[in-house]
Amino acid sequence: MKELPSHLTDSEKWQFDLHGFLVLRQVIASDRLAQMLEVIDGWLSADLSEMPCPLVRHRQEPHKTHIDHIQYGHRLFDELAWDPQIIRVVAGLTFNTPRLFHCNFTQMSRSDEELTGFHRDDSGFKFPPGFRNPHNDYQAGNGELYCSHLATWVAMADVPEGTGFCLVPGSHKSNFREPDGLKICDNPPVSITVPLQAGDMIIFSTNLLHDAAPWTESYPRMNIFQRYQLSVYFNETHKSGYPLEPHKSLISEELYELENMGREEKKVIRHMRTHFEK
Ligand SMILES: O=C(O)CCC(=O)C(=O)O
Ligand SMILES: [Fe+2]
Repeated sequence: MKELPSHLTDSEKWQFDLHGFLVLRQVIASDRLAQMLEVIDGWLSADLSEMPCPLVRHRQEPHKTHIDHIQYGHRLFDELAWDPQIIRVVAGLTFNTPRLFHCNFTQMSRSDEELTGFHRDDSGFKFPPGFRNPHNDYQAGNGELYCSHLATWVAMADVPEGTGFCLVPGSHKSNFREPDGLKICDNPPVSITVPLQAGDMIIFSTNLLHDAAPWTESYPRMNIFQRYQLSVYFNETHKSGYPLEPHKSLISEELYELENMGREEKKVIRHMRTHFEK
């Protein structure tokens, strides 16, 4: 692996180390967002039998509709996965060696369900209390950061204060189990929600305690999740994971490589560097 300087600023490093997340404003400009929403709208209203393969529309919880693998359905979402603004931060947290292993769209409607608890993302295997999940690691050293399991939460509709995505700042490096009964929206001081405008995004260590806050608006909450990991050692979802080989012709070469494991420098890193260094 080549030693390359990360493209994170000192202030971003300080903030991510302290809080475990960063907010990037206006990653998606309004005309691009409008095009994305038009495509998503088509998929939300399509008959299930009309969904383009390999996209899957499903409900995991009563108030949430998901559309999985959107990057195989339209180039707009393919390119979003390797958008230079996103890759700059993802690469800065993964020694310039990222892999995309998950991508979906989520729509959430207004809910006043009882508040649940926070979670950390994992691959289905819970490490016993007192053990750190090595697949979901965070470290800082020599002025650089390392986070092996990351997610983006890209807002496609405005998220007002007090709703949206709830997280416990700093919990990505907490060495203690949270107290029993800690509920979502214990705001403040333990947790916060992050107001966003459509086109903004949160990028966070999935080792942060987090969950969806109840959605309080009359319009639906809409966001895209992209999950990245270190592209060596870890292969989240193994053979059933990305890239989806039978559908590889539907995605760009850049994305196909980004979804694969590998330690060589990927095209998306060079693309990001060219974007920022021109
Ligand atoms: O929908 C959200 O805001 C959170 C979902 C989440 O944390 C997850 O799917 O792991
Ligand atoms: Fe999660």
